[in-house]
Amino acid sequence: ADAGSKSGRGALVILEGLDRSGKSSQCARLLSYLEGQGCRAEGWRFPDRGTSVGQMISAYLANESQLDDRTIHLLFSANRWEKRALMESKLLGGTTLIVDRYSYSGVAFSAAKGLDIQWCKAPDVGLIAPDLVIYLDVQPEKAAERGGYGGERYEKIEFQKRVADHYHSLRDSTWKVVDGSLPMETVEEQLRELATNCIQKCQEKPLTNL
Ligand code: DGP
Ligand code: NA
Ligand code: NA
Repeated sequence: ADAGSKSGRGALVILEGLDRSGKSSQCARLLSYLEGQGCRAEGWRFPDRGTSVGQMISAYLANESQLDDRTIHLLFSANRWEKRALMESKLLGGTTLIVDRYSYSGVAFSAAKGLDIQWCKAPDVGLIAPDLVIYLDVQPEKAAERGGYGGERYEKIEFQKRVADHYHSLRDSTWKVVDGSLPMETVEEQLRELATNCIQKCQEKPLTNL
């Protein structure tokens, strides 16, 4: 238990986007900004490759193992579920979480393989709902140009195009789309403003579930 709840709960802020959209660097920049402002915050990412489920996911992404499409989908979901209790206690204790990928990646990447969207959403029902989802919007062609892909399973332009289409259909009221092709500093500035507003607004709001 954490006595920090008097000053309100932390915010669950998710960054989503294609591979090479700049998410990971922007997460890091946003986190150090918030910490500099005296905000209690942590940077998380999914998949969390540090757990035993995460190691299975990592081997699959590196093409070191083959898994059925639904099996890997459920492992990605399980990897979020195994962090749910910690996520809840951090948020209720007043820590804001800046998270690189969440359930939207789960749905967009699996649906891009042709799996049914409702089926893809089902295992994540009951995970904590984000307060803000920032989508870093970058054209698949532009993302591919950025230093090239690292060679993991999904890092192919035709696949990323289908992922982008599915991300597009997932947008809801918690989403803010930021043009990820703008200069890094401009993107960074927009993220600071979005996150700061969100952190202030959700302090007194109860957590909800997906
Ligand atoms: P990253 O560590 O952010 O580079 O993610 C690794 C790859 O896994 C990337 O291509 C996106 C993909 N990915 C992330 N989360 C999920 C998920 O829940 N389901 C599926 N199928 N793919 C995911
Ligand atoms: Na990647
Ligand atoms: Na990344």
